[in-house]
Amino acid sequence: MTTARAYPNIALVKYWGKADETLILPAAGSLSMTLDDYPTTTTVTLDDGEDEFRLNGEEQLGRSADRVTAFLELVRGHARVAGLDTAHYSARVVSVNEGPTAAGMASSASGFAALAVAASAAYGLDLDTKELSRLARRGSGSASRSLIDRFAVWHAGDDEDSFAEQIDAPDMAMISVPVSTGKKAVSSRNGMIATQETSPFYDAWVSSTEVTLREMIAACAAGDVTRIGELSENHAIRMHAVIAASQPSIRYLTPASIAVFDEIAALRADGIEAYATADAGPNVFAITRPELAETVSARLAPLATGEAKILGPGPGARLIGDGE
Ligand code: 2P0
Repeated sequence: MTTARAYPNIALVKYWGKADETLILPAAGSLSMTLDDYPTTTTVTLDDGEDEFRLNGEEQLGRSADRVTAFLELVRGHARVAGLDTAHYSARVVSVNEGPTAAGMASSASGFAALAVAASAAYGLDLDTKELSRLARRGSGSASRSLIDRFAVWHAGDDEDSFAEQIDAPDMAMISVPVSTGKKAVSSRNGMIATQETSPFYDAWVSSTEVTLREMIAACAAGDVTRIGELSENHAIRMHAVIAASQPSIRYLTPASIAVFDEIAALRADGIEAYATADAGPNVFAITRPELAETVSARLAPLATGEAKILGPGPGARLIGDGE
């Protein structure tokens, strides 16, 4: 029985679109901050019989259980190649998510990062961070980045080259501004396919993301929080624009989300530096300097339907407890 903990990550340069659906290779690279809250804790116990997946105390059936089983098959494949007899066993997977699931809080990133670490250890595999990142990627693309401490770049490339690794970046705070805890109508996976197939701006999105990633890496290396914030907000808006241009249109942001973007712009107009980002869901994150986090949080909290939390750069996925 092994237990791992992983945290979500929020992309400053977003991943939206695949070069390969099966291998989960991204169309472009991306860059994220791993958070220090909303963890997923996952325990894997080898067993006989069928795989089982419990999330937040409830037995999962259907699509989410199928995704976990498909992932466990990959892990068992590695175990078979390594000649381990653990490959014959099924697994009981018990996960607890402390953030809202499937509401744009990156629960699949923390979920598959924790599962990659816990399951590979349970099956007796000895994988390094790069191998774990490649493995987590196969569960959910963004999970590749949750292996990494603080800030990660996930490289586009082929199966061998597409993994995340740490980069230096200045300390920053993110303030989560939840405006909805509901499950989103269109999953990221399906939303990406629709965007790729039907949005007339998709090619421009991919090519401009490559440019933005280079600019963001330079801004991180320079410790330029202003540039990081400006690039992040613009890239998030571009992602929501290319998604909205899908036919039929897909919209993850709600009027409540837009109100948070507007309040963040109003903060800037008042000389308080903050920038907005949002993933494939209505919840917004403000990016700011650590010393401004309390001020920004106090201004945004009235717009939140849940607790506005101040988050910092967090740890990559790792084993906890006896397996530590
Ligand atoms: C990101 N998102 O870079 C972007 C921004 C959502 C919006 O990565 O199909 O759940 O499992 O690879 O990783 C969400 O995509 O999708 C995501 P799959 P995933 O964080």
